[in-house]
Amino acid sequence: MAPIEIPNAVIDALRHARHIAVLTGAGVSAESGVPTFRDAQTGLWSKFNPQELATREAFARNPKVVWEWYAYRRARVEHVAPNAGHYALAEMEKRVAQFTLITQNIDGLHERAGSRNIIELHGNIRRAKCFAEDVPVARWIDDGQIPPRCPRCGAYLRPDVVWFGEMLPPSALDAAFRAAQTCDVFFSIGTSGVVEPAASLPFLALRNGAVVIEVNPDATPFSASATLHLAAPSGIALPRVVECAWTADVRWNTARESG
Ligand code: BV8
Repeated sequence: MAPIEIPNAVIDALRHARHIAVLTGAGVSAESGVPTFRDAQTGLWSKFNPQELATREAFARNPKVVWEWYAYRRARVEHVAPNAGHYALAEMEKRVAQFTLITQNIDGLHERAGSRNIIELHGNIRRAKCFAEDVPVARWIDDGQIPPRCPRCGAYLRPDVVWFGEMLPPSALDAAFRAAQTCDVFFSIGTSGVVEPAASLPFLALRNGAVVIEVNPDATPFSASATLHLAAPSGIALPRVVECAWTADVRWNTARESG
């Protein structure tokens, strides 16, 4: 792949930015080996449509299947590592006064790469909560019951993620909208821009006058509006952006795992 060219105006905007906000989707984890949300599901899950499984109705109808789908995805995520794109975002956070990382992903890879100011719009697959009380549980006992039961009330546990048709955590959504409305530069990385309300954030940033950079090998409904569309994988594009804007002399150590 030819070296990615970043226009000087964009490099200047990055270097002078007080606040950089970033929205990531499943594409940022693709190079870690985590299939994107709309990639064809593999194996026994290939017959299921993720959009139908990731709903309260599906869980109520078949809690065991939905719990096992998340258990399969959770196990897969435990065995992957952040990629150079995750690490580049953690590096970018050190280079600017204010940095907000808004993620639709539930895999926890940004935190493992060292990012700090993270807004998890859609929850986290590594946490569970009570299906009846809607209250998170710190841990659960794998006593063979699938799904496991809430230690407080005995109802089913469910993944602590936001399903289709469910409201996003209000504080997370407010913080994400505030960041899009006040940042100087906004990145939209590895998202197909289909799922609302996250898909509105890049447009909000544009309306606020921010420079908006999209990183996605494919075009999306936002691409034509972006200030700059880097048609490349985030694991290649993001280190290049950080290198051009801040660290021409740094060598990337992707083996670094924080925490
Ligand atoms: C809500 C957690 C109020 C679970 C997820 C109109 C009609 C009907 C419904 C709606 C509507 N408008 C809004 C809605 C409701 C719905 C929605 O948006 N539906 C869509 C499908 C139309 N939204 C909701 O229900 C939200 N709640 O709005 O509440 C409400 C309630 C009811 C009715 C109206 C309003 C809740 C949404 C949250 C759903 N939960 N995840 C789980 O994961 O199991 S969303 C799920 O999709 C994942 O979080 C995923 O991140 C997210 C978005 O997908 P992407 O991240 O973009 O992933 P995708 O695979 O699509 O794309 C990957 C991209 O990466 C591609 O473009 C690819 O080219 C690119 N890529 C690939 N490799 C790379 C790469 N990019 C860079 N580098 C690479 N190497």
